[in-house]
Amino acid sequence: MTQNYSLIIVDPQIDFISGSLAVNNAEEIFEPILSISNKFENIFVTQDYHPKEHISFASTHNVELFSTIELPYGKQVMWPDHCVQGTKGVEFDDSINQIKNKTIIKKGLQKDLESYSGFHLTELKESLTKKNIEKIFVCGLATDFCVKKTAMDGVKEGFQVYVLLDCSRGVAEKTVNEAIEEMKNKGITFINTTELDEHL
Ligand code: VGL
Ligand code: ZN
Repeated sequence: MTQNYSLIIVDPQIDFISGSLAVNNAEEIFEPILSISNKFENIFVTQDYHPKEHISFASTHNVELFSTIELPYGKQVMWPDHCVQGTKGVEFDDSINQIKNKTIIKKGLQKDLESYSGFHLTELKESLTKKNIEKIFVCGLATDFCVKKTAMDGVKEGFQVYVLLDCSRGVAEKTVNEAIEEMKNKGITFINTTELDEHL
């Protein structure tokens, strides 16, 4: 029988691990991710894939790092340059490169738009639907930004959504706690890898 569930690994990229936008303890997620990856026939890996001078970069606007500015589409945190196409930082962690049955979903390619979600302007929804996937297990970097947005959009698109906590890390404790609260309110379930089998 083909599986109606899929693993979505969000932005497991050098810049979020040891690069310009390194998330605390990010490297700890790879062992649990690899330990469950063999349970999934279908794995999607999102890749933040920005052009130079992207709208989310503080350097583009000459403003302070991590400040917030108002843009036509709403508030935007001003990030360090990260995940720029053609740089080392855009690449995946080596452990992710070992995963064979993965589909890569590039996002954030448009210069004037932020794309935290793996569903934003990508083929992810269609690819999942084509494979009759109903349930998604989301994990990766960062819990409070791209994992959150991807999980929340997953709910909007009609999927049953789980977040794997031990396979995710966030930028800051406060925003992680707020993100978890927001996700819970949308019906997202939080589990660790040890509980995965019960939910497949
Ligand atoms: C992300 C900030 C900017 C993420 C991406 O992957 O969570 N965060 N771009
Ligand atoms: Zn980004």
